[in-house]
Amino acid sequence: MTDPAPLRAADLVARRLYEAGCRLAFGMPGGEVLTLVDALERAGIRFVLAKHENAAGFMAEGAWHRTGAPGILVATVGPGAANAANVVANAQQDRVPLILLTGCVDPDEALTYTHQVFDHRALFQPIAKATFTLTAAGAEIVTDKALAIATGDRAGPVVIDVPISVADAVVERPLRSRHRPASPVGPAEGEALAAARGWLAGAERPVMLVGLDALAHGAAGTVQGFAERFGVPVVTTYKAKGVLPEDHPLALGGAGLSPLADGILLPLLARADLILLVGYDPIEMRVGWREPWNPDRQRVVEFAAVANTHYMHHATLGFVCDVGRGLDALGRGVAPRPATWADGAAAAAGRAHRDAFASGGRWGPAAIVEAVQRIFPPETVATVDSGAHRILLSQLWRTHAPRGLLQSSGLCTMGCALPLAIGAKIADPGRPVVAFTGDAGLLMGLGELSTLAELALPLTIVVFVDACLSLIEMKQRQRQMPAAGVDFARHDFAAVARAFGGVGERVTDAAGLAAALTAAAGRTDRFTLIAAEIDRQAYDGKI
Ligand SMILES: Cc1ncc(C[n+]2csc(CCOP(=O)(O)OP(=O)(O)O)c2C)c(N)n1
Repeated sequence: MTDPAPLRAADLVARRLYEAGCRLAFGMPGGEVLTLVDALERAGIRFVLAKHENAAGFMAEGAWHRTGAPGILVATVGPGAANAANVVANAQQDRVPLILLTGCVDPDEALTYTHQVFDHRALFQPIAKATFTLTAAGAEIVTDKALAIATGDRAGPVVIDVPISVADAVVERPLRSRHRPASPVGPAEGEALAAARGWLAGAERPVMLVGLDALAHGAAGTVQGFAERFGVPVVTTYKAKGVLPEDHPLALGGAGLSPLADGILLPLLARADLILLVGYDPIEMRVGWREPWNPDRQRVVEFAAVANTHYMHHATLGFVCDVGRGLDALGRGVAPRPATWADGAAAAAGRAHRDAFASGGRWGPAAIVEAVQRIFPPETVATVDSGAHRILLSQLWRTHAPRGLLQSSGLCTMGCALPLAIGAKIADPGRPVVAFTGDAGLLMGLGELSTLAELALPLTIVVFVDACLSLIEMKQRQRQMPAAGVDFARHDFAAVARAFGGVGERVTDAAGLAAALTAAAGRTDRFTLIAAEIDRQAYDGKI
């Protein structure tokens, strides 16, 4: 019998990631991460080649949403690490547990060698939850700590910089470690909770505002049960859409970036006599959501994963706890009260919100979103890029389950929809996936069409083609500025898709779109890109 291969520090990293549930890593290799890539593959973690580190990071996020295992991004020294900066910032703002493994030159080498060398940890320090430099003996502990930090509240990115010689170092006696997550914590019994229960018992116009922490704490079922028991209508942030299925009578829709939606939902919140903030993280919200209620005059009870240091809003009573347990504790001993809002204002707001974004049968971005929703099944995972189309879609798209709509809503970065969709589809191949993107957003990461083709992933991309940075063009016009730097060419994206080996369709009306979508939904061997032509300024008055 031959001796087993000696264990390298990189193997310990990879094994620990495997034990944490990771089966996929995404990235672009360079000479400095070859041992890491080898170790990942040997450990049973498939390395998927993307065409840009930013996209690879979003693929890792897409996979995390479907599997629950932290995302892994691999980037090589220098340019590889620098290319990852945007998706690391996104992981921090969007609360994504992302482990970035970067290769680096050994410290002694870097004393006299400068090519591609800069301080990776200094680059990532302000945008990551933590940064480490791997050591050989501490490989397991560093990886374990990175996992614990990345997945702990609120989740975020952790960088492990791996010197080349450390990755290869043979490890004789690893320092063993095992992170075991602590049990979720509920709010303590006491005066504050008793007061909150009294407020709930007497509330006639309650509203729940549900956000990212509810998603992170898996509180969807609790939210629905609580809402039904106490008749509490639910507004969610964009990322929390689907925590309550959006065809539920108590679902008032999503809020975040749309002035049109704010005009309907903020007045309702102003009239509420009890506002329950359930894992509401205002990192997703626009300025209109700064101090949107008055905790001196309104009763506001907050359950959040971490203490409020953002000061975007304040609550009358705040509990730092597992948000599902918080809601459970609040309802304990309080008599059910399913009928609230006697004047019907909450239901009316829900209807107004629904009608405000509907297409009315006219061709344009709303009609396109409605057609996809009609033709694709409810279990479809949708992803959406940044821009005017996203604001419209996030209001209009009915999300039936948590993580049914993926996007960048903290950082709001362009170029995320396609790679998020790729990651989700690789991790959950049986599920239909549709990526919605603006034309500029697609151009930012066009190279990933090649990744899609290479992986033969049958997902559908819907591109809103208007040859314009519509969201920015609107803002420019609102400030009475002439158009500058917002227009570009109307490209033939269907032809581009075909060049990459996918099916490309250009559509200009509802019938053409329906036919293209129906064919796309049944396709199993390759991707479909539908270039939906819309007018410039098609979003005016619609978001
Ligand atoms: C990486 C990045 N750069 C710039 C922006 C600013 N930005 C937000 S939306 C937008 C326009 C996007 O255009 P497009 O993809 O065509 O979508 P549309 O607004 O037309 O729906 C820009 C430039 C951003 N959010 N992210």
